[in-house]
Amino acid sequence: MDCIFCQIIAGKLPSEILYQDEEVFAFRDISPQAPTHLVIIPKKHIPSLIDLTGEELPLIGHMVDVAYKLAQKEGIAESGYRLAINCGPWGGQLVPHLHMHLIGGRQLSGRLG
Ligand code: DGP
Repeated sequence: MDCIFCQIIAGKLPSEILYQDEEVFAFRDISPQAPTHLVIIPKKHIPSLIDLTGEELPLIGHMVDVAYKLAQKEGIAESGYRLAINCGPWGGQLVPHLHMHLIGGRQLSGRLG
């Protein structure tokens, strides 16, 4: 339970909860890189994309679907947005709980790294 995101799911750390169902939880990023910056995570503690099993793969599709619905709610579905999953140290992953960033609300740079 020393995982920050598990503590957010459990309500032990505060967050602006934007969505949750049995599998997925979404909240606003504490350090936004754009006007809309949300974090979509599985409720199950999976450390990183590389730890995802074949059986768990459909979870990613579900997270993309939740991201699309949240993009609509945030009013950025039409203008466009970026979904990013950082994986491992060189992928820029700081929090070791699988998560998808939903970023938008301004023109994003074409640079990814
Ligand atoms: P990454 O570099 O991909 O591991 O991104 C982790 C993101 O998580 C980063 O954009 C900041 C966000 N974050 C870290 N701690 C907290 C927190 O306690 N609350 C919220 N809302 N976001 C957090």
